[in-house]
Amino acid sequence: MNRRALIVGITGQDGSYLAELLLQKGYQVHGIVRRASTFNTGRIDHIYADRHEPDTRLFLHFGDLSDGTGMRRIVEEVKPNEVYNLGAQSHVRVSFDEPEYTADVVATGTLRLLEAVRDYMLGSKQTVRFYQAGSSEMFGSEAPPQNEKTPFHPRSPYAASKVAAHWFATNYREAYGMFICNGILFNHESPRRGETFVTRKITRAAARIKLGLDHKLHLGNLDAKRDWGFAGDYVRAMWQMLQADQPDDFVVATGVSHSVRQCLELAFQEVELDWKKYVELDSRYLRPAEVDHLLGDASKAREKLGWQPTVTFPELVKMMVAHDLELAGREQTLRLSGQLQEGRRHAW
Ligand code: NAP
Ligand code: G4F
Repeated sequence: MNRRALIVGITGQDGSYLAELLLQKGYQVHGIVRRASTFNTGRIDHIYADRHEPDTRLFLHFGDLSDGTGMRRIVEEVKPNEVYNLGAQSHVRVSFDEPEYTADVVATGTLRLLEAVRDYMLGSKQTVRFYQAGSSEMFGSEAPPQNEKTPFHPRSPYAASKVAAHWFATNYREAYGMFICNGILFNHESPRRGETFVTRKITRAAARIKLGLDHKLHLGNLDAKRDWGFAGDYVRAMWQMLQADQPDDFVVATGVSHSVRQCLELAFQEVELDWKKYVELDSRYLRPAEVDHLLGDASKAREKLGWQPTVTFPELVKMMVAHDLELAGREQTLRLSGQLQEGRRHAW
């Protein structure tokens, strides 16, 4: 079959699951990695083989959405059949601290990538299918349940930038007839979720407190409600969108929402502790404008793509706590043997 996919954001949570899925399906997978002073490929190390080894189908390229020339060069070199734009400064709270950077990467970065793909298509006469990682944050303060017809009302620089990227993508589909799908994905989590997003922050803290590695968990708004699903299910939806006959936009969600407080209850139940004894409010984690309730209606994805989630929220929390208990256990062993010094990490 010999299909080539380019994943921008391959080192992130979704990028790693998507790369696994596409490799299983026989694709040659190319991923864009940002240059950093430390290793940042931890989520894909298990699937990466040195490019000099025979049968390698995963290739990494240095690039950045803020560098249009570099993106263009990579697209020309890879000659992808499918491009997945998952690259983003994806933290909502941080987007209030770094609004310009967030807009540059999330909004203008998408435009740069679209231009690179458009020019490659013009020059090569090849078709490229493009997935744009949109977000339920774009609905912001609109009342739940939200679906493809719900208007956008973004509440953060991140969300406003995602709305801009959504409309850039839609415009390129309408203006140039490109095969572009906007996925409007509700929150999705996993053991690979970044440690500063609330679910992972909670499951990691529950595990560490249980093993005596931490004593307190500082959080912001416990009343916010999200429709949380499993990332492995959501990358399947991304792929399915690009296999459809026509490009279209899809909401991807479980249709069930829980509050941050309920997440705490489930996670601490797993380790048989009472969360109320450990959780304290820290106003640094409150946002200048909050999104109170996201709850998705994914009927269209179910009907047109045959997509459905396979993991419930309690199952997801259980999976994440089990993973974090294993990590905490390893850290505890290293500390007890004197191979690891006590240190603290700042977590937004
Ligand atoms: P993530 O874990 O934060 O991963 C983001 C990826 O983008 C990482 O590979 C990151 O690289 C890369 N990146 C950051 N800045 C970049 C830049 N300037 N140029 C190129 N790449 C850059 O996010 P995720 O949870 O996997 O989400 C994937 C995408 O879906 C994001 O666009 C996110 O906004 C969107 N989304 C996520 C959710 C969700 O609940 N997870 C829901 C809706 C939409 P480093 O590893 O070097 O940081
Ligand atoms: O886990 P969160 O940071 O996720 P948020 O803001 O919903 O954004 C995530 O999902 C979006 C899809 O809807 C993505 F587009 C985006 O890239 C990202 O993946 O926060 C969830 C809720 C918020 O209401 C927040 O105020 O949890 C609340 N919260 C309470 N205390 C906290 C904390 N969030 C974080 N990160 N840290 C806290 O201490």
